[in-house]
Amino acid sequence: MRREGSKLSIAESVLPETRQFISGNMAVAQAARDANVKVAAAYPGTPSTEILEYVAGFPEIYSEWSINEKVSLEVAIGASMAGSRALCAMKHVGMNVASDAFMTQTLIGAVGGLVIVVADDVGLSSSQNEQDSRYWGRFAHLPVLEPSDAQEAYDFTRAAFALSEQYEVPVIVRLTTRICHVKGVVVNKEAESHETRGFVKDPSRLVMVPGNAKGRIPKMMARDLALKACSEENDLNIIESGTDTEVGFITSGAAYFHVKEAFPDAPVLKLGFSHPAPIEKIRAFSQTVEKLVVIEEVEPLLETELRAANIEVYGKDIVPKIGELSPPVIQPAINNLLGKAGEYNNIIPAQNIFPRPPTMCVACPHLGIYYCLSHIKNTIIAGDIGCYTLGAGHPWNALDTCISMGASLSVAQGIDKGRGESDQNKNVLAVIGDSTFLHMGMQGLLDITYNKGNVTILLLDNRAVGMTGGQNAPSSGINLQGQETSQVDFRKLCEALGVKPERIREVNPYEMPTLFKALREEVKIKEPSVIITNQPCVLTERYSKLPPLKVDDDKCTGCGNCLDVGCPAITVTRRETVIKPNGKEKELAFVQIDTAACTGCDLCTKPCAPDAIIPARNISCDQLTNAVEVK
Ligand SMILES: Cc1ncc(C[n+]2csc(CCOP(=O)(O)OP(=O)(O)O)c2C)c(N)n1
Repeated sequence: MRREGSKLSIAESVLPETRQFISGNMAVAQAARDANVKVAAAYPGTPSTEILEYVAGFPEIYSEWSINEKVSLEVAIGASMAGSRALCAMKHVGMNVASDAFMTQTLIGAVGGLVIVVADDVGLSSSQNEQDSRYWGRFAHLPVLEPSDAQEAYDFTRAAFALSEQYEVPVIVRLTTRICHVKGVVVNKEAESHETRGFVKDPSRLVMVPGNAKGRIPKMMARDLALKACSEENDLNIIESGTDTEVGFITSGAAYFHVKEAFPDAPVLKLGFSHPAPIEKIRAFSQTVEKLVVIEEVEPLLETELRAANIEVYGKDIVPKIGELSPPVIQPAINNLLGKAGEYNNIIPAQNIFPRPPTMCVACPHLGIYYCLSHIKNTIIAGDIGCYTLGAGHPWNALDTCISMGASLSVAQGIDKGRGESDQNKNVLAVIGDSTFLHMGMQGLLDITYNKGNVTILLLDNRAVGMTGGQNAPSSGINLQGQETSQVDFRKLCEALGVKPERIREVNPYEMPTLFKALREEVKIKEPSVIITNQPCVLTERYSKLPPLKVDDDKCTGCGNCLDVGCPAITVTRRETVIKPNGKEKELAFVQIDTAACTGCDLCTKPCAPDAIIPARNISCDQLTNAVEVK
């Protein structure tokens, strides 16, 4: 399946050279090291995950996988209050989770430099929505810096710490997928020293009760004015003159390079310090071009601000609001504006890439679970975010809802309480992964037990954050540095959250009949129940492979039942339509197993009626047990 990210070894992340070919994420990590950051915290999420994985390679920085983004921001805030430099990284939706702390921290500001790196998944390559994190700067009165490549990711992160301390303000560094993952040459600057000032008691600033918070608002307003003046003069906002002034561009982030590629001769005002925007600089720039176009990825933020400042601009009226604004997107739009013909003149012809829809991994323990869920009747299934969201797709089509991390339980509770006549006899089930449960799902379970809900929870504990590349979490009992630490006991946790001990079961998801029976029994019982599945993610060291299987062509009847498991190691070799004795047509699908990919998990043998799936090598049948946890 398509993973949100990848796990990086610590050794891989430490590169001592000062001139390197690295990604934006790695550049941010190195900038944190060179800025003498003391604490870095994050919760994984594409496209920002690798930042902390790289930071973990620098033992001089305390780094942690926090259980969610709010916690990671609060850890960073605490470190800043202690007078140290702190970094917090997250994907765009993480800011929604962190926003409660974030929106008040702006009143406190920063003591030690506090930098929040937010990575927007422009084009939704791996996210539940597309959001523009630049809004948070406007909402919380904070500066936003927007690098355009890996070198700038390094430089701007360094600049962000300086800015943060100069104006005592948390600073947002907004990245996008393209900046995070694309590599470029990065030259490091000399590392700076930073003295931790120590925690200074100052309740009027650090204790945000109404009386104190009111006093901080005028300070924030004064800070706004100072930041605005700083942006007007800042050398992160640069004008690049051009020979063709028919159209000029204001742009930021990855879109800057797209503009340069599509219109190399046009004047460009590149905003690195994009909020507060340097309105007067932009006004002066607008006088130098015939038409002014704002090329900004996702929302028309700057465009709206410029219109309010009475500066005539084009923007989302001519370019799309969704996805990346690449040269093939912007060039025809601008040509159209200028009344010129011409499609995108691409120098490198577009490659036809074979479509690869996301799917679960070979032998993933979720496969058997979804096989069961796709066969369970009369049940509304609230889904959540993780590898198991793929259960919404082919061949399982098992999920009825999916919104945000942790929502499955509370949504299920709402479905239970809000059900109408037609749903009275339906069962309500929530499916959630271990990391997602710890991130934001636990509260939903407490809500269900406290408010006497009738929901069955299927907690898929694979001891890893599978979706983002198999990172550790409190469920793995191993921390970001790879050290052993406390491992959460889900049974005890669910009990503590109010589930009766007899309503908590632990099941091996490779034992499909047992799982199916447990599901059928628990959904019928009219009180909260939890089924915990307990086999590890196949991408982790905990998973042990078994000898592969193959299809015995002489026995395969083409029933296609094995395909319903959804394992990508099974592929159809031939389809045939036959007429059944009752005269109806039946589609047959003859299959093969990719033995190089197969890990012998045995799931596909369960629905195979003719026992046509057999060991690929000459091994005895008792070696064909289920995959087991080795550690
Ligand atoms: C608020 C938010 N933070 C982070 C993510 C990125 N993300 C998607 S699913 C997921 C966790 C998946 O782990 P788990 O629940 O254990 O399920 P698994 O993928 O292992 O099956 C994460 C971190 C996100 N989508 N939303």
